[in-house]
Amino acid sequence: MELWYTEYQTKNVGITCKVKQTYHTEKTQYQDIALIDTEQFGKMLVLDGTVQTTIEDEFVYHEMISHVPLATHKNPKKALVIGGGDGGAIREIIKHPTIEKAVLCEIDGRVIEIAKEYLPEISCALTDEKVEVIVDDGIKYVNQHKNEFDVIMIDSTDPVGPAVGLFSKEFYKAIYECLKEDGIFVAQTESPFFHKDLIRNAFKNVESIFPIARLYTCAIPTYPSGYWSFTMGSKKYDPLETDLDSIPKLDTKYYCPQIHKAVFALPKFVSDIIK
Ligand code: AAT
Repeated sequence: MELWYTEYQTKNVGITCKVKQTYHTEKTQYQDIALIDTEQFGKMLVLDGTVQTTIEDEFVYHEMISHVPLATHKNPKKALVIGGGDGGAIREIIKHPTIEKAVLCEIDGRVIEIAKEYLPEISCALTDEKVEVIVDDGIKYVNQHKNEFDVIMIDSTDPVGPAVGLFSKEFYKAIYECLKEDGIFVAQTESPFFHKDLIRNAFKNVESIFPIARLYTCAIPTYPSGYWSFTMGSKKYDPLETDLDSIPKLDTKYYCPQIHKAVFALPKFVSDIIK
């Protein structure tokens, strides 16, 4: 018998993948976790029925949430990831040559353990000596650390459950305080096709707190609509002014200097969202 998995991305749209095998399912204090193997995308981490990452397309999301802010900053040494318990963003961050320390603050320790067991391709850097892993609420962590990080990435679930507060204006203010005086942050901000209000609100909030606010997008086939956005707030460096020749040579599959520049050119319907 064939087994198919469907994520209902909106009330009216779903993505359906043929399943090879179910490796693990579990209910934690925070969410339902499933680790399945799919024909098209390989192993897939699903939280509360929502695809978080897959072996085939994870490189896009993890490279784009990390290297765009890291290359915008002239000399990032210390980075923080909120969420992202699969370790993909951390794996990318430690590729950056100036990074001395990367902290991961994930609320659900089981996500980290399952990623270590079933997704070594993604979680491989979590044991690196530059990496510190903290299991706690990112909101609490950010409020307890001031003037400490060069770059912060909000690699969070959609704004439901424990991630609701990660999309609030108060949280962006706390992020501002947690960054050093030339710090940069990036948050994943969902799909320009399906979540226009969320993007508009996030962008307006970031713009009211940071001197520089920018939106960029990329293609991620397993996320709703296949087209995804990231919102950046920066205290000093403007990604539009990055000297592309200064970007370190990195072992990446999506990110490159041309992409660093190109992703800030927005389709008109997307720039209209944040007007
Ligand atoms: N790297 C891509 C995977 C993710 S995972 C997002 C993580 O955020 C989850 O493991 C979840 O447990 C964690 N999380 C949620 N709320 C908090 C919080 N308050 N503090 C710390 N961690 C939190 C992102 C997928 C994007 C999905 C798009 N549809």
